[in-house]
Amino acid sequence: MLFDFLQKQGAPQELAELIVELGRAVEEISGTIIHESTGKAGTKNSFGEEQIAMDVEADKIMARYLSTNPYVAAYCSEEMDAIGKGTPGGIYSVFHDPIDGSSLFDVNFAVGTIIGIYEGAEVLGRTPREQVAALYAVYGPRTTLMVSVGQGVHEFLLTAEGWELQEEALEMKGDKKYFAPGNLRATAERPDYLELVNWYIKEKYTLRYSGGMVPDVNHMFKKGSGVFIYPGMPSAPEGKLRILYECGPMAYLMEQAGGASSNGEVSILDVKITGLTQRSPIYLGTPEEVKRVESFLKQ
Ligand code: P6P
Repeated sequence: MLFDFLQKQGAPQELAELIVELGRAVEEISGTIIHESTGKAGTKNSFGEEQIAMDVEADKIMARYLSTNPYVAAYCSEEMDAIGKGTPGGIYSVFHDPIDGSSLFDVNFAVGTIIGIYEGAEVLGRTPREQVAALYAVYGPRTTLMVSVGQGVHEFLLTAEGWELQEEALEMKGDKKYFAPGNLRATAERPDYLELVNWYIKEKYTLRYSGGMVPDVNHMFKKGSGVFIYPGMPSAPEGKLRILYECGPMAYLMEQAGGASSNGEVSILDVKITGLTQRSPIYLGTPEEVKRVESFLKQ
């Protein structure tokens, strides 16, 4: 189902096969999550963030699939210190966050895996607009996959028979008032952000923020409406979320669904990639909602 669908979308055979393999990795992670301990791994990632056992386990699963895939030239994750060598002559580079939201794992909130795919082995100096595909998995009551190969965004459900198409061509065309205000602590340093949050409250917006980017953005795709904000602040001007592993893939999917992305000035897709650990403020949502954030957040 997934392979045939991607081929009908015009994806090259090698890309369709790679995404099917990534679907198998997600399936394995989904099965591991149920039984994996919620304990800490006793290690830190390249961002100095404490890793939980599931971070390390999911990263190992992804590395096992990526390091042996004939189409993968290079790969890297939020948990790795350097780019991993894939297959010489491979076509694609894959960047991923194996478990996004791992700090929510022990409280049994939904978490996810985020993946961005580029052609070529080098990514520095390029932009996330050059991705050829992006996908994320949501590990919630159900495991779902949101995927785009440049022809819109489509949702698959993991069933006993494999990945089944759940919803085709999701679009950010709604006008329901949902907001996901990340990094609320920044309102203490940013009067403009405090003013924006108060505007949402006055306009009776519905709060939908779990602290997990994947379920929070997935909520917007499924409702076709809303806005997700993770701003910077004077003490952390670039915010928290990473260009390669979180912002780039999510912005690609959002814009493929007719939504918008911004770092406060330009589309996330046009931000030049300068490093593996590069972070960015990020606003995602309907074009109207993203424009509103840009108009309020001037700093
Ligand atoms: P905060 C999870 O740790 C994450 O990387 C994203 O999934 C999420 O949007 C953000 O950080 C939450 O950050 O500061 O609210 O804990």
